[in-house]
Amino acid sequence: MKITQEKFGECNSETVYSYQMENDHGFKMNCITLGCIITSIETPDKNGKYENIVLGFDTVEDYLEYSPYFGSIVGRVAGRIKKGTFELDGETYNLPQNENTNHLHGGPNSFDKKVWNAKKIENENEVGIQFSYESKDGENGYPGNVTVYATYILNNENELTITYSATTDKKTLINLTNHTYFNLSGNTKRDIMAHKLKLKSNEYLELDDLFLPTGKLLSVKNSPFDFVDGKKLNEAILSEDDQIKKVGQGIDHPFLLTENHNEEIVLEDDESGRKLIIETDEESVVVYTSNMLEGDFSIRGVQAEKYLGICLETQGLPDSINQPTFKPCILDVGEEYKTSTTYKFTRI
Ligand code: G6D
Repeated sequence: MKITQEKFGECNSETVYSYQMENDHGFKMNCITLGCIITSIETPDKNGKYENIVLGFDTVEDYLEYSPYFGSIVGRVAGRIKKGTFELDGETYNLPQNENTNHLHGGPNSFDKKVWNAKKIENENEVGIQFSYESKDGENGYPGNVTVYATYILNNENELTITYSATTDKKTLINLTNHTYFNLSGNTKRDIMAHKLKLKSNEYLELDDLFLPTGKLLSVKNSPFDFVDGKKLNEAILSEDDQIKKVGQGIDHPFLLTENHNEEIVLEDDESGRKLIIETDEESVVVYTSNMLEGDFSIRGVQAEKYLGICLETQGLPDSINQPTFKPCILDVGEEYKTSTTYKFTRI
């Protein structure tokens, strides 16, 4: 097991460090202190060829200018909050509306754009980094001084576990996730249309025209959102279903998980032979097939375009503070927010 640190770049005159973690089988991953971003993950294909399977850049400047949350932590609250407003104990809070009239992914210049502190972890069978960040009371309109930890641990079974924890000195909201875009083809040779997804989920959230949950749970049965038995993404993405068309001809929906820690999320790519199993203690996963990934930039030499990656963002339900039937993402004084997700990289 190895972990090395080197300078990656500068952000607002703060040094951004990168960490390369490698296990005894050649599995390698890189992450940086800007946004705890996972910049690369190298796994073998069916012929043992190691290639990168996540979308990312090689400079701070590119991440700041182009990145739609590539590889980053998202918070204080992942997802959208309607009109950027919520009430806690009779007090109304107004957050920046950074997407139309809604608040998205913690607001502008949020956790994904901050330079986090980092501490190396080195044990015989695992290496990792404990990232930490002090989110000040009032940051992007949220109450409470919140201390956040995101710990990345790589072991010798080719598993990456991300554990999030947080405490606050005033009741607040928190709902963290990692926004990595996976593409198992290797070095983005192909898009994700032929990737196969399997989900232990019977229901997903209906979204409105601003991508906010309406509060209605829809059954996946007889719909393009049924991944219970596993199917190729193009079968869903190319559907005429209203919810598919609404989010830019693809998936951008929260799915409620029926099980935890039991291979509840599985992504495969037959051509490369790569397989990713995700297990979490979270109640849901937002599946996003990068329907909005268009723009005048390239990603390590590949022109940005839709369907180049799939995000599997394990988290609490979006806008839960404003949806009476959802479990609210409230963190109170004296409580600890703690959640973890494990990514197992293997082969079909
Ligand atoms: C778009 O609607 C999607 C979000 O789900 C995603 O997180 C973001 O792009 C990067 O806003």
